[in-house]
Amino acid sequence: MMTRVFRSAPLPPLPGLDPDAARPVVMGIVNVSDDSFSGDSLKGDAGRAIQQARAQVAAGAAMVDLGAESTRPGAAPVSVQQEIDRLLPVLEGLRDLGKPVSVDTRHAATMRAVAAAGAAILNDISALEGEGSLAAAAASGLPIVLMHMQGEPGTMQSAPQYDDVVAEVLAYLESRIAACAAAGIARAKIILDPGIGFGKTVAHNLALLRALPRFHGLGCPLLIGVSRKSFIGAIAHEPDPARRLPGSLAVALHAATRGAAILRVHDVPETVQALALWHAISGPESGGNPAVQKS
Ligand code: 7PJ
Repeated sequence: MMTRVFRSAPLPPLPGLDPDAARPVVMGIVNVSDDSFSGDSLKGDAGRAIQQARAQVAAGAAMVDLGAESTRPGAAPVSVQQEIDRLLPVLEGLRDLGKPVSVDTRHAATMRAVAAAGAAILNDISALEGEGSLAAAAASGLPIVLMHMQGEPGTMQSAPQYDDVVAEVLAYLESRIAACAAAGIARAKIILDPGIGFGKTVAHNLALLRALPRFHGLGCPLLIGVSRKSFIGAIAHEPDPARRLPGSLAVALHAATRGAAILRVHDVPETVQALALWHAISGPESGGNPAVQKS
């Protein structure tokens, strides 16, 4: 077998993030939608989200990702104003977090509002394809996560189709890097994500995960989100997402070994522990794994 080097491009400079830190870092998922807490006040939701973000950072998350729009098929639609109203109190409450707060949004107006309120990263599952998003992201000056998705969240899992999923996702991300360049967003600000589970069958997800090293050729750090996703349930015969931690850790370590820079996860302490052991064995001290070499 050919020797492959799994080296990630450097992350953009971010507050509280050691640029020399061994990779990957953990991004804790904080859900600010009220789907699971219907009937609770917004104030209560914001307080819980703030608490959860702080607990994740205390457990070793290098950053958190706030999302207010559920992208699950069948989820109740959220207006842009509702999205902003849910995010802003949480961002305000996290001003002193000391770690970057990313915001998961597809909307230009939300991008502008959260950038003004202290967000440090814009995470867009539609790779800035929304109306006005390229301009809003460029004006923010913030690092951007560009994710690949086939179709729309409501219907994307009905019949995903590719001739060559890896080639198509690579070409799509390259085209979005070019769109960013045209809008004045430098490649050094961009983080890429193949969008595991977003318009992909189990086989498509596995093909992308096997091909992660090829994505380093695009010259940007990689963010990988697999935590509790349905392909893990399908393979492990586990219908309950809350019981998919073992599978999520297995895939997280696979991505770590292939040079992922950021792992987006629900289970922060567990993922941090798994990475600590992986790193102790195969990190720079071992003289070994280029995936965790300092950049
Ligand atoms: C992802 C995301 C992901 C990025 C969600 C879930 C669905 N953003 N937002 N990558 N997933 N960049 O967490 O299962 O994989 S929401």
